Amino acid sequence: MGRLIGITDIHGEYEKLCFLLDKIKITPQDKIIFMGDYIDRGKKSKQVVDKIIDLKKSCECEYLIGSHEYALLHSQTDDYYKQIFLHYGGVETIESYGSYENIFKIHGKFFNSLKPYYLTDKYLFIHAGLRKGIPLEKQNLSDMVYIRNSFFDYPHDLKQKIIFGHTEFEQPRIWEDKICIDTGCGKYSNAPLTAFISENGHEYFVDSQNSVAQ
Ligand SMILES: [Mn+2]
Repeated sequence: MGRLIGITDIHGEYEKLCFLLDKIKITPQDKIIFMGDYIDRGKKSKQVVDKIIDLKKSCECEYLIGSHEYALLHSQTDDYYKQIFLHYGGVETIESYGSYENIFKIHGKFFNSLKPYYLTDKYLFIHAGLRKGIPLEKQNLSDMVYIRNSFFDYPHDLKQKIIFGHTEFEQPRIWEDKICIDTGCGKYSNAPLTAFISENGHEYFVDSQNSVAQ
């Protein structure tokens, strides 16, 4: 059986993504779950999206929506989200695509196809988390991409371990029932991009700097 690999919050850092993928050495048996925030802040959002779409040729891939893609999609019709998009790194994304319109011309279909979460017997992969007390199928998409402490400060009700991003920590943050793998890629120039890997019952991390077994 192949590995289950979670990667989140790439934020336009194309080189870190390529370096991380080289270290992981993808095989056709692997499955990668990309957990959102592909764009903004870093300089190469278009290249990041091209690369993760292209990876479908190498292994199975799932693509989830992050808060930045949520803001991008809503920015087309809602001025509030347009301001959010521009304020949180969208200017770099526009530069990467050549224009705001180009983002949708080139990758609109991809951004509109992103899923809210990916569920297996053992794991739930999701960008930010879940609102406590609400069944999975009734969760709000804005909670699933934006929630922070009110999710991760408390135990959740799901039997699966939740793998998430959105809130940066210096290293992968491990709770009994959840793991956050956003290590600040795109926000801080020296911050690594980190992958969560589940392989034959073992969980470990590989980052764009060094590899550490858990
Ligand atoms: Mn992010």
